[in-house]
Amino acid sequence: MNLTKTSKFISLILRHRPEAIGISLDEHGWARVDELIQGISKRHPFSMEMLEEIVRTDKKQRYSFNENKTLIRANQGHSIPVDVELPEKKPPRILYHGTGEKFVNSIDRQGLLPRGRLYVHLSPDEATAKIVGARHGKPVIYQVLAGEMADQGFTFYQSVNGVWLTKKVPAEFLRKI
Ligand code: HQG
Repeated sequence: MNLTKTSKFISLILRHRPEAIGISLDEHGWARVDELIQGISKRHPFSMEMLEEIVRTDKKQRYSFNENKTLIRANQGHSIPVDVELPEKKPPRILYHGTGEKFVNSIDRQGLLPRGRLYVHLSPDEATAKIVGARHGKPVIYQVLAGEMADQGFTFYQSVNGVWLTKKVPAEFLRKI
C-alpha cells in the first residue's frame, strides 16, 4: 500500500474537496475519522492503523486528530473556508516566500495573494522557501518584511507545522533575493 499517495488524497479531502468521498467538514475543518476511513476504504483497503501512521510520520505534520481520535483535520492549506483556530502570533522581522519565475511579474505588481487558498503561505527560512518555490518551476525567493507589516497592523498566524500565514502581502513589503 502506497501511504504517500493516500496521504495526498487525504490532503485533497481535508483541505479542498471533502465531497470527493461524500463527507463534509465542520466549521473548524474537522472531519469524522470513521467517515474518512469508510470513504477511502471504498477505493482501497484502509484502516485506522494506516491513518495513524500517515498522521504520525507526515514530515510536514499536515494533520491533527482531536483528543480521542474521533475527528481529524488538516492543520493548514485549505481552500474551503474553515477556521482552524490558529493563534495570532507576532512574526519574526523577516519571513520568506518561494514561488515560480512565471509568477514574478504578477507578484511584483499585485503583491502576494492567497490565490486558491485562504492565506498566503510564508516560510521561516530561505531553504524551505526554495523547496516550496521549486514546486512551481524555477524557484524565486522573496524576503517578506513581516516585522514592518505587523507594526502596521497586518495579522500573522503560525500553523502547528511552522508555516506562517497572512491574508496578503502588498508589494512594498517584498524584496526579491
Ligand atoms: C503565487 C505546500 C501571481 C504564489 C507548500 C504561489 C506550502 C501569485 C502560487 C503550501 C500571486 C500559489 C503553499 C500573484 C501569489 N500573482 N501568482 N499576485 N500571489 N502567487 O501552492 O505558497 O505540501 O497555493 O507565489 O509547502 O506555493 O501542500 O501556494 O507560487 O507550505 O502541505 O501563487 O503548500 O505545502 O501556489 O504553497 P500554492 P504555495 P503542502
